[in-house]
Amino acid sequence: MHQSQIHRDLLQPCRTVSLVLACLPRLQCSSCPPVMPTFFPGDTLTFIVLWPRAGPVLTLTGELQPAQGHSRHRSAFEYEDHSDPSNIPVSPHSLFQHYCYSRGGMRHTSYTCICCSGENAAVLHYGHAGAPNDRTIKDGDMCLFDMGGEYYCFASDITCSFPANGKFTEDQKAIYEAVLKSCRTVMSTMKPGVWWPDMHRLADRVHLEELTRIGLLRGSVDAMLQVHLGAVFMPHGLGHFLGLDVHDVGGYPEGVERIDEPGLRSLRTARHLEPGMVLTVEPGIYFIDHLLDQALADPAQACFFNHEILQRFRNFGGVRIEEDVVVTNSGMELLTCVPRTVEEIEACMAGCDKAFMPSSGTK
Ligand SMILES: [Mn+2]
Repeated sequence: MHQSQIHRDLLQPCRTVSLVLACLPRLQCSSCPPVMPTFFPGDTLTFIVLWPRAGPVLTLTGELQPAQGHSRHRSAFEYEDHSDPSNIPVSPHSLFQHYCYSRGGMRHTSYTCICCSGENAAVLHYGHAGAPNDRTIKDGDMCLFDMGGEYYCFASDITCSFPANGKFTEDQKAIYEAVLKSCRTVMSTMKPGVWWPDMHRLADRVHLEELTRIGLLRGSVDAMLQVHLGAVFMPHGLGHFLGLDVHDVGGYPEGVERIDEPGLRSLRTARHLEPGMVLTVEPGIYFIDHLLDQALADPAQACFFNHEILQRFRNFGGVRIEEDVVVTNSGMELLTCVPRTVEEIEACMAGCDKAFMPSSGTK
């Protein structure tokens, strides 16, 4: 049997959920290996599912380039109008995997894709077999996609948070910009000699300051830090080593102790930064019901909350921004290149191909 016939037969069952041909030009570019035309001519392309759902369709694109021994990830969001409002819960996970392989030559992702939307964004490792990224994305949801391709055995680990419909609400923007601020504050403070737990505390401080500015918290941020309020909103560690494994080894060599405090105990390293270390910087603010309930039941923490405003955020989910960086002699270099500001994300999702400038991040 001819190879293309085999593919046609294999793909036949998928055709009912696919409406992809319109996006074919976008999947082809000068850096695209000549695999697709060979294996998926014409009508058999229909299995590249374009994630039909209510409202416009979001597609992910990206490109990996080797740079200085590290994997440098370039990616962008593209936005496609889709007139069919059918709610078929097809996972963007599959689209990303296809993209990594066809455009980046990567057979594998570094870990199971985490594709959260709505309240699921508060589930830190959503996407496992028991929750296989199959929630239908709704208009008005925030999405949190934590996905990374593996290139020549090196892992990447990148999280983008964005509104499903392409436009941030005021509340979504406020939380997103709080996380972006902590991410950028940490990156601009990183340099050799800096103690990683101090960066975690710095991110906590920025989050609490911003949540106070929003009105969700009130009182002294120093007092909030004393009772570990930061860990209610960011219960995971700020970031981890990245290399051959996505959570690379060497975080706690002999003589480096884990800090037994909320949030900090989840750090995968408590080392001082050194040139050449590759880490993720991945602050997040999440509204996790059981952590909020626990905080409200503890008078030492409950006193800081504005209950009325907190109620507004109860089903918000969460926002995480995850960058990959390498520590240099004087600071750090940013390896990720994705739209990050509210303006960049909204412009990208409105179809502007070059809506953001890669930030060198070099110091
Ligand atoms: Mn990570």
